[in-house]
Amino acid sequence: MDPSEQRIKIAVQKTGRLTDHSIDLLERCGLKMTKSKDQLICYGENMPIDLLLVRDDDIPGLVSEDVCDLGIVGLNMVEEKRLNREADGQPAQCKRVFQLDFGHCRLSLAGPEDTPYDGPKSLENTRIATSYVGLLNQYLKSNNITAEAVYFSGAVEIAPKLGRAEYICDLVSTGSTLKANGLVEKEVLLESEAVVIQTQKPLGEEKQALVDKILQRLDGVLQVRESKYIMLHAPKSALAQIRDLLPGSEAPTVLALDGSDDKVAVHAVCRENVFWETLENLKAAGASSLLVLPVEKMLA
Ligand code: PRT
Ligand code: ZN
Repeated sequence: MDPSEQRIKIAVQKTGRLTDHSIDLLERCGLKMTKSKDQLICYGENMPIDLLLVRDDDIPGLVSEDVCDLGIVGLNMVEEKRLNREADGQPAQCKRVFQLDFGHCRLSLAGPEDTPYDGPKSLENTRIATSYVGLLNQYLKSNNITAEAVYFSGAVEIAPKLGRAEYICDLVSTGSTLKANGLVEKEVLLESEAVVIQTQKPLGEEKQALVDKILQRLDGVLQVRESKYIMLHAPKSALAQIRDLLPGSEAPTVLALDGSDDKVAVHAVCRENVFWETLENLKAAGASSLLVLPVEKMLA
C-alpha cells in the first residue's frame, strides 16, 4: 500500500476566519507541522497526519469523497453542501463529531430598514440574494413560501441597492455589515460555529486508531478550555455549602489539614470558568486560601 495512504488527512481552511483557530487547535493536540513550499499541504512531523489547506467550501466535499478523513469547517457550509449533494441525488457521506466553539455566526434573512416586514409571509414572490441557496430554499419550503433565490457568490449585501433582490440571506456575526448597508435582520435560519467532520467510510484498523486518538485529544483540548483547578481551605461545617458553590465540578477531593481539626483542604476541577463573584461567594461561605489554576491537559 502507498505509505501516504496510511497517513491521516485533515482538511482545514487555507486562509480565512477559521484558519488560525483550526491550526491552533491541532497544535494543542500535540501535532507539529512543516508547511510545504506550495503551502497546500502541511506535513505532520511527529505524527502521520497531514493538513490539506483548502477553501472552506471544498472541505465537506473532500471529507465526503474520502480524500480527507477529517475536516474543520463551519456548520453553515456542512449543511449547505449536504443539501446541495442531496439535490444532486448524492447522500451526505460525512458525520459531525464536535462543535468547536469558534467561528460563531448565524445565517439570517435581512431586508432594507425602510421596508415593512410582517413575518415570513412578507417574503412571498420576492427575490432573495444569497450564496446559501440550499439552506434558503429549505427555509422557504418549510414555511410554504414561493420566492426566488438569486445566487450571489459574494458581496450579497449590495444586491438590494443594485435592484437585484428585495432581501438577502447571508452570514451575520456582529451585524455591522448589515447596518452599513441599511439592512435589518428579519429571520435567523441557522446558528453556526466551526465543527469537526469525519468521513463515514470504514478506515483500516491502524488509521481508525489514529483518528480515535486525535478525536480523544481534541475532546481533551475542548474540555480544558474552560476548566480550572481550584484549591481552598474550608471549615468542615461549611463543606456542603462550599461544594454547592463550586461551578461545574464533580465530587471534590477533601484532604485533612495538618494541625487543624475544624478545617479541611478542598481540591476540585471546575469545568466552567471560575469568576471573581464565585470566589467572593466561596469566601463569604467561610473558604480561605483560595487558589485557581488553569488546566493544561485532561484525559477522561
Ligand atoms: O476563501 P474561502 O472560501 O476559504 O473563505 P470565505 O471567504 O468563504 O470564508 P470566511 O473566511 O469569510 O468564513 C469562513 C467561515 O467563518 C464561514 O463559513 C462561517 O462558518 C464563519 N464565519 C463567522 C463567518 C462570519 N463569522 C462572518 N461574519 N463567515 C463570514 N462572515 C461574513 C459575512 O458573510 C458578511 O459578509 O462577514 C460579514 C458579516 O459580518 P458582521 O460581523 O459585519 O456581521
Ligand atoms: Zn468560502
